Amino acid sequence: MKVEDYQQGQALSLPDAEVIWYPQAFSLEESDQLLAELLDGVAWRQESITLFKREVLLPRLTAWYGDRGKIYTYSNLTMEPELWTPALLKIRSRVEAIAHTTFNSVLLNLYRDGRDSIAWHSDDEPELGENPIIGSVSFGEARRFMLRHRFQKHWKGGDQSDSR
Ligand SMILES: O=C(O)CCC(=O)C(=O)O
Repeated sequence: MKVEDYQQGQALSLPDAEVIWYPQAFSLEESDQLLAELLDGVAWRQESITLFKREVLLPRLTAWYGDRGKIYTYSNLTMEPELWTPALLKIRSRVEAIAHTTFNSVLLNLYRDGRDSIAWHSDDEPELGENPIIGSVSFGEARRFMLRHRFQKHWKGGDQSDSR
């Protein structure tokens, strides 16, 4: 794949945010290959949280990979990183080339079907730092990826339906 192709980004018009969508970041062949490697090779976990004294399974599988010692805590779950796999290193280097920055860890989320999801959240955990740059990559079925302003709650947007 040529650099000019995967670096074609579209800035989304969102107040107080800088979001750039790269629909060609990975070719279809690369996406299919990487998805197969991730489905097979990632140590997927079924996490649960306690809500009103009841244990509730999160409606997705997750995994945390990264540099040694890069612990991540969200929803009272503390995750020790697994070390980078070849597939994840390939994804990371593509995203770093596009974003002109470096990444030290990744949260992997497996939405098994249309019933799996994640609730509105802010990705504002302290270990991510102030105004973190987040590279978000999707493989597999097309899906909705929705963004909304934290304080102007009536405002929603950034709904993209391309899976790559
Ligand atoms: O599923 C996604 O792509 C985003 C999930 C997310 O932001 C998170 O788990 O913190």
